[in-house]
Amino acid sequence: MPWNNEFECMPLDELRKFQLEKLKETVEWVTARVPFYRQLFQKKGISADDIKNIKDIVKLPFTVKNDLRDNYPFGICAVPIKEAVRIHTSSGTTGKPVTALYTEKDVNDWSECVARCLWAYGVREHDIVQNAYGYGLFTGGLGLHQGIARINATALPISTGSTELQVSLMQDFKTSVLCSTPSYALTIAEKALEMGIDIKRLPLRLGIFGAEPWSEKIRLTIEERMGIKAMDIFGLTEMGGPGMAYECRFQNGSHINEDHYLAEIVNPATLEPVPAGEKGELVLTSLQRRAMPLIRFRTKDITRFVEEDCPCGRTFVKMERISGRTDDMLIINGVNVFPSQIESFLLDMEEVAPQYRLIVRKRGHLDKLIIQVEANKEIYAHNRAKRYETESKIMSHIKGNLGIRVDVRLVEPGTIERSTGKAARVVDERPDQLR
Ligand code: DLL
Repeated sequence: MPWNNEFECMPLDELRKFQLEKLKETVEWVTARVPFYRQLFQKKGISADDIKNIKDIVKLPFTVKNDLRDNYPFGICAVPIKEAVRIHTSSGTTGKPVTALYTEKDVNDWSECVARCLWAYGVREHDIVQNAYGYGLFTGGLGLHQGIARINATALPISTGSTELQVSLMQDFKTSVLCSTPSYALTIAEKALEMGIDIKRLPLRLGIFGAEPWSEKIRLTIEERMGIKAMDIFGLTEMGGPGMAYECRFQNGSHINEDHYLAEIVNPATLEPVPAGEKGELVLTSLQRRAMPLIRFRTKDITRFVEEDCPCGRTFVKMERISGRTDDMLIINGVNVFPSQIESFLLDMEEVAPQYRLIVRKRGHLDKLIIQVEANKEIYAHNRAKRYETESKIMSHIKGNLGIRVDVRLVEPGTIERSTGKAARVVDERPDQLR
């Protein structure tokens, strides 16, 4: 049974009616309170009265990250600051951070959304949940924390870092659920091994991972190394934080909390909706947020809707796991390359560990992609010839499949910097790419 049967299993016609009502309310709310949207709607000659059907959302303008930056810090805010009870920001890897504001109701709704996720993963009152997402401005720590409190489980608010302590508390407190980025979960698993502790023998049974792209192969690696079930959680600061979408036990995509978020998938080039079931950019409209509602926010995340009913009974649409971002794509001498394509090959190879870094440099007029990847212990202990053979294997596979020539450097196990939050696997050193 879902956490909130009424909404999570709402008949579709009722759900669409509910969304329509909330969409109109949101458009009215921002028209009255946010000059940025008022002007945008005026320019398009559109108002809440033009929204007669949920599909009319396409008449509304998009919001992009730069709109938030241009209006930094509170320009898109729809309530006086005194009505806001919380401010979070995104990590701001490019320029100014993005601000997210919340009224008390917003925080409450957010906790409800996270509670639905945790419940769907099977977290219950008796669980001890070690929350290794960063607490603070990042939405992960407090976001998950509120959900844990909402379902009355026991929170261990350790935040990120102190990896040795993560392992010892996991052992001492008999943690049953771990929340972290998938890359940090791998770091924790590795540290446990170093400390001579076998996580598989601990009571840990479930991991709640998100905040960065992770492939099915990473999921299997984590599950295997920790002896747990790994579940996906999705969200973004602009929409409040984690808890926008969650897997159920069927793990065939993530249900979107559709009473709170209206999701579309558009072709990022034409901005037209993609045909049913096709991949494109996820666009989100918040339906109930008060402090900072956003209309048709372009997430840059690439996914597709799963076009089938879910046996779990939830009627919320599912999206496939995020396969990358439109701004992830590297252009190497004119060839488009997604880091996930390289990752997927590396993870298939027994000779290397799932720790790698992609470095892009300019050599003369040409781009050069260097793949640094950790050898596994046996390969590294071998003679140079064996390492060379592995490097050549990676090079020729990538040449054959992606059509680009790369440098591959097998490095010593343990030498690539470990992540405690979102992994930074791409270092683009080309002068026009430096951030
Ligand atoms: O990462 C919120 C979050 C915290 C999500 C904890 C899940 C768990 P931002 O820092 O604003 O917010 O980053 C949002 O991270 O647009 C995606 O590109 C990526 N992302 C988040 N969750 C997933 C996921 C938080 N499950 C950006 N799979 C998003 C793939 C994800 N990518």
